[in-house]
Amino acid sequence: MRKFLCARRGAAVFAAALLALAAPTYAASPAAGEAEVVRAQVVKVDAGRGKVTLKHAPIKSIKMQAMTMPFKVKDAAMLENLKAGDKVTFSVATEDDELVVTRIQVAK
Ligand SMILES: [Cu+2]
Repeated sequence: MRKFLCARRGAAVFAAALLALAAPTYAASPAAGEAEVVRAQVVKVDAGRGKVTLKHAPIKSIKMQAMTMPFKVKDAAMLENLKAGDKVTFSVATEDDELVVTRIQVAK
């Protein structure tokens, strides 16, 4: 019985190790632009239009220098808790030839 428990525990540890190995693969599989986390400061929130103006750091994956510009967000609900002046991190992706913010979060 003891041996059996040990074997099961070993299998669980092995499975966890496999998951840990697999996780970075999942994170890397979207388009490169989607994975990059960029720092920015919120300049203006336009929830009605689903847009946010960000003063952003360089975005290496799309070779964009630091600047202030408006972005469309994937879902206007993403803007609910944001206000001008907030420091954030965000990620962008290209959808239908348009840059779209796929995630944005107040920086801690
Ligand atoms: Cu820009």
